[in-house]
Amino acid sequence: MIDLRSDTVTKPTPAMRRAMMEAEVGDDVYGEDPTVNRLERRAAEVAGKEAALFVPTGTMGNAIAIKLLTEHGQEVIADSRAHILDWELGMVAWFSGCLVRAIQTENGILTWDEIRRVIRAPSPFWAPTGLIAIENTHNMHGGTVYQLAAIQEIADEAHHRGVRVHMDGARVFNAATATGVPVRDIVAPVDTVMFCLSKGLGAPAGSMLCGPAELIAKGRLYRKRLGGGMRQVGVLAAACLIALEEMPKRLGDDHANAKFLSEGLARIPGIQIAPEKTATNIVVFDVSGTGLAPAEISARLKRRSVLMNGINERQMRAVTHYDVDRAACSAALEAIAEAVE
Ligand code: TLP
Repeated sequence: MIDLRSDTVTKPTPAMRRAMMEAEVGDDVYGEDPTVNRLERRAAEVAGKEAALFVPTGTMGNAIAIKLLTEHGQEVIADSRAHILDWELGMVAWFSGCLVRAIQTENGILTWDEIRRVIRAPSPFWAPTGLIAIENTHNMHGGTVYQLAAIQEIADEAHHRGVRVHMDGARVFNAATATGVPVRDIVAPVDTVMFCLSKGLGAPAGSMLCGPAELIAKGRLYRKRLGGGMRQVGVLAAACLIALEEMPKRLGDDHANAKFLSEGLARIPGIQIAPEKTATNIVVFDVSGTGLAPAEISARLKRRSVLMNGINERQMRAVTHYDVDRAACSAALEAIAEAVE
């Protein structure tokens, strides 16, 4: 099977499996797991933040960040296809008691000019803005990337108004590879960042929430409340350390394969995509011109040993990662051409 459904499907590398077997562990709820402590210190260093918290999933990391940075009854500004809005089961409302003020964008990238129009100061009539959440890279818009100046402008203007900024940086290492800007510089303007080690970086599970020490200490309590107080979890942290130190180097290969896929897709009749916009490892393309629904194309591809999902009634998504090489991408393109013929 050539699995292009997501980079979440990556399996731990042999080096990760060895490190997991040999990991030194302790009870992390007592703060006694040396491998988790090492991971949290390294993640904070890499992100250039005071502290980091190991969380089992990106969803939990985002949920804790939003809880830390908002009060009940506030609004969170996000783009209209943000993961926190569309794919986290209404967690912003369920856990933090906030509304999402969604902004429709062309590419998932918010600008201060768009935010300026919807940001709200406290008033007796409406819910004030507590937080701006930016997603970098942007998943559903095809792995699009923020320019550093745009993040800086949003954060400066937000902070000036007492509004905080969280980055859903599930794939911020892909953003760093695409722009050549180190992760610590990309996230310097924002209050908190969540990044995933379990996607393109290959760890079997695990994400990090990074930010000011005081906030992260409180976040540890929210993690426990959410049922995320894990025990001898150094076995996972050992794999995550390899993901953090070794795996970012090879993300450029995934980006080149995604570009190859999008260029190939653009040549298939009925498929619409602008390959020049593929900047990282996610390819989102419109199949409505084929006359087939994404679910039907998925089923036909599965019979040809290719896994790929629709993300709505017009679009499908292919995500490259280290378990699919150039030959697999070539074979996938052939299968798609046959499936939509
Ligand atoms: N994304 C998954 C699905 O949930 C859609 C995927 O296959 O891409 N932020 C972003 C931008 C994400 O893409 C994801 C996962 C998360 C947060 C949540 O991470 P997990 O799955 O670890 O909770």
